[in-house]
Amino acid sequence: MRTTAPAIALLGLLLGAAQQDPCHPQKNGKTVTPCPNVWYTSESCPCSVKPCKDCSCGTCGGGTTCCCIKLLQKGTGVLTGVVAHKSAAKFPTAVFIESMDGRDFLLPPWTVRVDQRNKEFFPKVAPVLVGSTVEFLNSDGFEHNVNSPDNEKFNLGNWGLNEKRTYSFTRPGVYTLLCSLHPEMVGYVVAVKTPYFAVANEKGEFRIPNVPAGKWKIKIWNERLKPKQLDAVFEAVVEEGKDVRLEVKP
Ligand SMILES: [Cu+2]
Repeated sequence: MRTTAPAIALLGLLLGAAQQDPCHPQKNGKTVTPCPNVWYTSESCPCSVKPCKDCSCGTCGGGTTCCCIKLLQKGTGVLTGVVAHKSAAKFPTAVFIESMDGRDFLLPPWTVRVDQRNKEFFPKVAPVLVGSTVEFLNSDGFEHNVNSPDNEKFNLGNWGLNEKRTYSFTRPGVYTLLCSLHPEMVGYVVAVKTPYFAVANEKGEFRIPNVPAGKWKIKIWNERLKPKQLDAVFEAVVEEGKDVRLEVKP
């Protein structure tokens, strides 16, 4: 895959700091606490891991994702803000830069995982970079299924406790995740053309670090927003080394 200088720099940082899944570094075969001075974005961190100090990178089901990038890459800034819509309190809202023409991005070096536990998809909303392979894990003591009626549609079949199956999301768009065995289960994968995304917390706050400086178009998605609100585009001007705050009012 072709890539950009910032993406290479980020990969270099990741590889330099930890030659493995950055959220679960290992030493002598044991998982150790990630370096407190280097935080990473990852939607794949388990909710059982406590969030880093100052971390406000999003929610993961009922908990909080454990990591966010603290180190700012050269030529980038931080996009923060709030989704000012009442639906954000109840429905996890994905916030993302829709596209960056002419740029390709490296896939993250960690596994993006969506868990099925207590008959819920976890996280309920999982934004991923287009091309990412998502690992669907079953953490319940009974079978689950994963299928999606959206876009190209897929059905991964049924599987049991601690087993996993994967699916690669090669097109941008929102995929509803369903389980044919438990009609009440619903989750979403939002496949985005850039790696600059977050899931807002219940206050609607989001934080997207290491966004290249520039003028970008932001979109949001949650299951309750209407088509017109989902089509709304919000512009953000990101400056190097700065935090930009955006109020997203769909
Ligand atoms: Cu199920």
